[in-house]
Amino acid sequence: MNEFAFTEEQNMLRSMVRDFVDNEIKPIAAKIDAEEKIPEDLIKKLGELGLLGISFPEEYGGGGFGEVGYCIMQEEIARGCMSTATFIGAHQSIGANVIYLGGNEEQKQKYLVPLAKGEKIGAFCLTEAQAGSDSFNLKTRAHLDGEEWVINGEKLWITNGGIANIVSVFARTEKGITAFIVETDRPGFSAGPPEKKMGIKGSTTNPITFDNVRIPKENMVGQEGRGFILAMKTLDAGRLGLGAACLGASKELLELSTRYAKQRKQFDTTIANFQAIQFMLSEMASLIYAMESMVYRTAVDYDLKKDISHQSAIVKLFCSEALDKIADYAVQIHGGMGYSREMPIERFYRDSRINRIFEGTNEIQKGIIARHVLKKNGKI
Ligand code: MYA
Repeated sequence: MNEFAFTEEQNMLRSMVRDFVDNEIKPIAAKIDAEEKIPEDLIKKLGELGLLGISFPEEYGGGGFGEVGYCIMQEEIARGCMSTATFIGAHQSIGANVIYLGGNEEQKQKYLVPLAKGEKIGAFCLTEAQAGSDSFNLKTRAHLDGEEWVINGEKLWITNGGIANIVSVFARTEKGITAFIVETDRPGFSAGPPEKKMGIKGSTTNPITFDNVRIPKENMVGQEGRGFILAMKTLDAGRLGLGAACLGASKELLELSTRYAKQRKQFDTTIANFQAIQFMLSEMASLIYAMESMVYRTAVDYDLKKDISHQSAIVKLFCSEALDKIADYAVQIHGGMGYSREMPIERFYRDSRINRIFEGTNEIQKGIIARHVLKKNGKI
């Protein structure tokens, strides 16, 4: 068996993103959290660096790095700011990805290219009041009126909803759930006030209303009635990318905790000499090793065009729970300083919690995994 190794280009991507995060994101991450906003200037720079379309082929304005490159980038971004990682995830791995996975050539040139170049911001509109975990139960409707689709309904918890220019929308038509591309400057589209959240405060989350929003007939994505499957396929990539962000945040927390443990003195010695602290660091490292192994194993399979539905559910489940545990240990190792806003640890602790909820709750992931295991008679 060959050794798993990143290519030179992938390593260069990582070091480019790391430098950018160190210089441009870490210094303002606390401000992003406090002001509950990612500066437009930062979004512009992310676009100029090609990070808002890193996974897509170059012919569609992307970086050509595929899912492995996307995971490398999200790992590094999440080390600095999970709000920014969330913004990128909603824009790229689910919002724009609907068009990449399901769109025709014309739609890709018209909508995916500006999204991938960061000239436009994307979002993914699936969730509704009665359709959270039960996404099949969505009520937003679309009907054809001459040469236009007319969309009516309400979406909830839409990440980037208030700042997106192009959204991928799932609505019910005569033939079932169907996907559409909607430009947000269409009359009848409106975003409500941002939700007040515990963490990832810099990432905006809004309700969206579609009040007789008219879009051209050609903005339907894929086949009518096949939109639910497209939403699920898109979430396969989204959940994997979420795992990568959890991995990056976990690595950052282990490094910060190790540094602190080697410097903080109690009982005339550094706390790194205490087995209680060492055990926490060991557990954190072991979880990170498992996360890294599963994220890149699955990302490689995704780039090989394999079906990774249940594997991405495993990645999402494991990595989000691992990060929560790691963030908790990081607070514990830092003691009072872990609880203080002087350090980024408490922000990671708050930001981490959402990962067990969005992109499908961990209970939904367990359902997906169990269904696969039962179907395959216990094989993974
Ligand atoms: S976005 C919203 C997230 N919402 C969810 O994830 C919803 C959760 N629910 C579900 O996933 C589904 O409803 C479940 C299925 C799983 C419950 N590939 O019979 P079914 C086909 C291909 O299973 P149900 C968000 O939060 C299936 O074969 N096809 O349906 C973003 C069948 O087809 P057919 C698939 O039991 C927030 C049909 O679909 C797949 O009702 C921001 C029906 O399936 C598949 N995978 O429900 C994110 N699955 O009829 C930013 C199913 O032909 C994140 N099918 O047999 C950024 C992260 C990083 C930052 C982190 C820092 C904090």
